[in-house]
Amino acid sequence: MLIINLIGLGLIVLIVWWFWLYQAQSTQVSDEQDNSEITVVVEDGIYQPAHISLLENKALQINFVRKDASPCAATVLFPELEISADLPLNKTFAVQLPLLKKGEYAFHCQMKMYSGTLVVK
Ligand SMILES: [Cu+2]
Repeated sequence: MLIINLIGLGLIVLIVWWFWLYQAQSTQVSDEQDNSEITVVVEDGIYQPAHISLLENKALQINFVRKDASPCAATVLFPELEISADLPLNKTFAVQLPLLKKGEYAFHCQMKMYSGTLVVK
């Protein structure tokens, strides 16, 4: 009985830990001010990193690597930029962003399960 309780407790700790990790990943920020390209992995329901900051009027290429086979992950949209891309599975797909003005620009999959933000400073 004690052992079962301990296993239960262990599972609870694992679940809490997993969610905490998951949250930490979903808010991961990439500061790409000095680079002209960045890799974003599409896996487990999140873009990694999901938040990308860059400087105004600086060209940035985002290399999407989609590891999630579900159709949900297949399309990435940048609505304000009128960019829509179909991501091949387990391959790198480059999306070249136009020069951007200061502000925040969302990017997400068609149903917004995957979502991220570009922050232009
Ligand atoms: Cu989706």
